[in-house]
Amino acid sequence: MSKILITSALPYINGVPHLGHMVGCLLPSDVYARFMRMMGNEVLYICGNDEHGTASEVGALKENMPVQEYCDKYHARHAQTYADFNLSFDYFGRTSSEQNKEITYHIFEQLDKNGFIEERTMKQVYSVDDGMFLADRYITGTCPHCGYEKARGDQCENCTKVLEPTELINARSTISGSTNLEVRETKHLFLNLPKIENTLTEWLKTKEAFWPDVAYSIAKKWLKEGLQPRCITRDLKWGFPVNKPGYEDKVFYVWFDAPIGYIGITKQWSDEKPNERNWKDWWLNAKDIRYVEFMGKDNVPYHSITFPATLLGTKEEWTKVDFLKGFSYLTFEGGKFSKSEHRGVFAEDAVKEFPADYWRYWLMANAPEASDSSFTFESFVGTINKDLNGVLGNFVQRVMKMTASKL
Ligand code: B3M
Ligand code: ZN
Repeated sequence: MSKILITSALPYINGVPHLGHMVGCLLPSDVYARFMRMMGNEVLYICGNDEHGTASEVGALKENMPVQEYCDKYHARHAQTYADFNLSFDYFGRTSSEQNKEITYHIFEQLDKNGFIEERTMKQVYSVDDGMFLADRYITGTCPHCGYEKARGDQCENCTKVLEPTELINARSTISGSTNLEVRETKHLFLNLPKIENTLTEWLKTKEAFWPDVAYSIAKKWLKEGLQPRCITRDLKWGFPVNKPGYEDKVFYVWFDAPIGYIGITKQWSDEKPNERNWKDWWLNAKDIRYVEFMGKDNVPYHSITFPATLLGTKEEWTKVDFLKGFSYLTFEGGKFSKSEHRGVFAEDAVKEFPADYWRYWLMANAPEASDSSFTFESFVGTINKDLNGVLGNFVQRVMKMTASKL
């Protein structure tokens, strides 16, 4: 019997999940967890909501409610949907928990103590009327390339060009609409990835024989291109305030505390029954654990480079991923699923129409492993009628009939 730790990428709290989210990490991790339990292993299967970052602030702003209330509302909706889909998490937690804050602070302090955190001064847009530095996505203006009037500070949705907020024409604050903006200097903290690169490369080499090609080749590509220091702080209100003097008005970047959330959520689970469970048995100096992660392929760089580098930089023995499974994308009737445009089939509606097992079967039978796959209603109806109702239904019916006739 082995001890197997399984995590599914933590879905962003804003909006509700669609079938693409289900197939990209949630459902395959559930199938794997169920199988590993059936084989007699000791499994700990962890997931939860990723609650920090600009997306939550913007979502709350749109619904005109405090961010905390917004997150509480959507956390309950996510949890209900996954329960309806019969996902067998041992715990579904939240990255905003006190436990995650405590571990994030600890990991940051270790990185700082070991010399892997550096200060840099950068230029950023300050909104005088809002009294705050604006994250790129909070700045709207006209795209200098195509003239689209609602381009965001990080990217133009219309022509897809990546932008610097200072390039926007008629830039204004998305929060208040104010054009009273100034470029000011501000200090941020960076994780010095180049300093950890050698240790990371050595660690990654030990995974070559074990990781699927998709994941390993993405990690290798990043290393080949050379690692840059990464900014891990942001000028937002929502998030964990940075625990370093002089940075109290900033918060950690969502991608800093989100993967640490796997550990924080395990501690949430453990704190509920402290005498029976110990999160450290799974995460710290835990030599007997096999750790398997599931995610969409866009998340692979964070899980194969930045998160392992973060853990290695602490110089403590944190459990790191042994097998990293990355999925391609599911398309919807030939186009993209889109949360913001509400295009596609949303998980909470899906289970109202048909039993969860119909969806689970179609999604796993068509999981986008080597390449993208496409959801169409025609394929869904065809597969369910043929495989489940036809082949499986027939098999069960014959067995029952024969058994009854021999009684
Ligand atoms: N929330 C991105 C996503 O849902 C991000 C994953 C975090 S995993 C630690 O695709
Ligand atoms: Zn444009």
